[in-house]
Amino acid sequence: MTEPVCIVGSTLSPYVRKVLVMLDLKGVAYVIDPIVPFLGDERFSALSPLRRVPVLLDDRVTLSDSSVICQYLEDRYPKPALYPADIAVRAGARWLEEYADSRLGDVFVWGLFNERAIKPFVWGRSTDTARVERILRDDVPAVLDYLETQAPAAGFLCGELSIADISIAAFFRTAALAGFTIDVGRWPLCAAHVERVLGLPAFVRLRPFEDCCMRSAPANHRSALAAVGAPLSDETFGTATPRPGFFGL
Ligand SMILES: N[C@@H](CCC(=O)N[C@@H](CS)C(=O)NCC(=O)O)C(=O)O
Repeated sequence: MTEPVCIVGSTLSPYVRKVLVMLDLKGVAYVIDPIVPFLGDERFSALSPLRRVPVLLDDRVTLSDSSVICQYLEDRYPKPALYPADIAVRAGARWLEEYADSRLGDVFVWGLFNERAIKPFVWGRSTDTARVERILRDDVPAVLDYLETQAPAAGFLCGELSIADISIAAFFRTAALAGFTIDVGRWPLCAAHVERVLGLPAFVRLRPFEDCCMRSAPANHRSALAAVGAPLSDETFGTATPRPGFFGL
């Protein structure tokens, strides 16, 4: 491959983070076009028919959806393997990835992060604090109760590090950026597992990129990332005026 892989999407997105961590672990060079999906231009609609991030562009494919992208990366760059070899364990890892993408997405992205970051910083609207309280009181404990039954006392969810660990930890990082921390006393296994995974160098290397975006308006993410040395694409699919997505946000 001559060109590096290009990932379109904000480093604040857990779905983008899954893909960037996969690329890092597999030693594949990449550049980022760090757009918030609501700021995608017309060409972005063609790349991502659901107007969602991430999108991966390389010499062979244009793909949206983090799970499709991660599977492609595994097929194209098999070492190190990030899906378990045993088919039953692999299915279990995919289930946990799906649980993260759907339920952790609902609670932490469309819920918490949307209220505390996207609404104020993209749409100029205020946080619905009653909704945040409901999420923290009703939804978050149910999610953590389930994950506590899955989290291992040591090591990773499916034996070796896999897509399951990467996916779940990616969402808790976005939750942390929205001010959430796991109660270690109540969910000790889950808290320790997330901390272990987020401590991996592939996650740690992304932190300066995430932190600088949290400190700047979406329109300034590219320049903020340039200042901290992020690998940026030359071209952007971003524009200045946000438009609502297809999913009511
Ligand atoms: N199933 C998709 C979900 C991706 C997704 O929802 N990304 C969010 C960013 S965190 C997005 O693009 N939201 C814009 C929208 O839904 O309109 C995936 O795994 O990539």
